[in-house]
Amino acid sequence: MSMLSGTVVTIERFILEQERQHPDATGELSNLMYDFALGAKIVAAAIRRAGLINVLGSAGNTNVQGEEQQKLDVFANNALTNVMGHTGRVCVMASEEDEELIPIPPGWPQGKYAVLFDPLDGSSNIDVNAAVGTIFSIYRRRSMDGQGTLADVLQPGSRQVAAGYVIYGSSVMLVYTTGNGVHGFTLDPSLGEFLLSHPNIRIPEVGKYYSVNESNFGRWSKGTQRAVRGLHGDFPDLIKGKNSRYIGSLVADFHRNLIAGGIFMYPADSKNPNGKLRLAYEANPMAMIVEHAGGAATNGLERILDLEPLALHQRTPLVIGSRSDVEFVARVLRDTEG
Ligand code: AHM
Ligand code: MG
Repeated sequence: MSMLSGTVVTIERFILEQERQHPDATGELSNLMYDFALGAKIVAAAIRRAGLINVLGSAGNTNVQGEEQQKLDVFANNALTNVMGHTGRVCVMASEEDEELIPIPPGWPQGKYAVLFDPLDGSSNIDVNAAVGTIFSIYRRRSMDGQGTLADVLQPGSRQVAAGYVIYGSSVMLVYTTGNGVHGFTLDPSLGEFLLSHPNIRIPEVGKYYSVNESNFGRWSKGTQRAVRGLHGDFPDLIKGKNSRYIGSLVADFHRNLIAGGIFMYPADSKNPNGKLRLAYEANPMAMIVEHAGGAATNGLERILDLEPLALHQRTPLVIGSRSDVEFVARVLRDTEG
């Protein structure tokens, strides 16, 4: 499977091959993956030019079509809403960037899936040229027909039929699962295609890294402080100390830990009693991916995928990554606080 031998597996071919092994699949879910891949390419093209916008947009910040230059997160949100809303495969959308549900444009057919996305996660990293990402989550609709409703998007993460993310890093990668392994594709810029580069990703059982914003240390509970001390190596009888890596971009921090092994935490603190990250747009899709790669995700006390969502933008503490490390943190939290 290499360019040199002339054999490449595009995302399209890979999905078709997977489908052939599941003859009852209708292909609709697969098509949704291509739709996200297209959205990712549009966003990636804009991100690559991000540093040039001030240079190129100097004439009153308008581009050649006379449109105003948008902030990248607004651009990414519009691009994804546009791609996903005109497929006939989706009945309703929800985005981290929008307070309310996003309906399908009038006159367009309603499909049987509900999709949620965080169009540009870690966007504070854009200005300093560090990695950012897009996260997506897909459910089968619950409402019978017509426009999708809140009930279609407010489902526990265990009911996701697919989840994935795109990382806009030193290369652009799309990683997804439909419940049958976790697979990674790298965008070949010369072909404009996502090529299979990481089939069947498995997260190491024990990680090398821990990723957490330690500037919040003084605002954490005693249990969280103790767990992080464990990750530092303060309790060598319980857990071996780890190396620290924190970008402040969930997709990038998660991706490193998925490939190299590690644990990411965004715990509750005295300012943010439910942590910072959103259950529907960030925690659930990453939790589905990590579990299908052999890892674990918890809010400290409960499995993320079992949480019952009550509101679109609900937040949750998140502890996610290599199974044995997540179990260590959950055990410390239970013993100290539970
Ligand atoms: P965003 O969706 O507004 O970009 O915020 C989410 C980001 C995550 O990517 C990242 O894990 C976290 O915020 C970092 O937060 P902090 O700066 O508090 O460490
Ligand atoms: Mg986000």
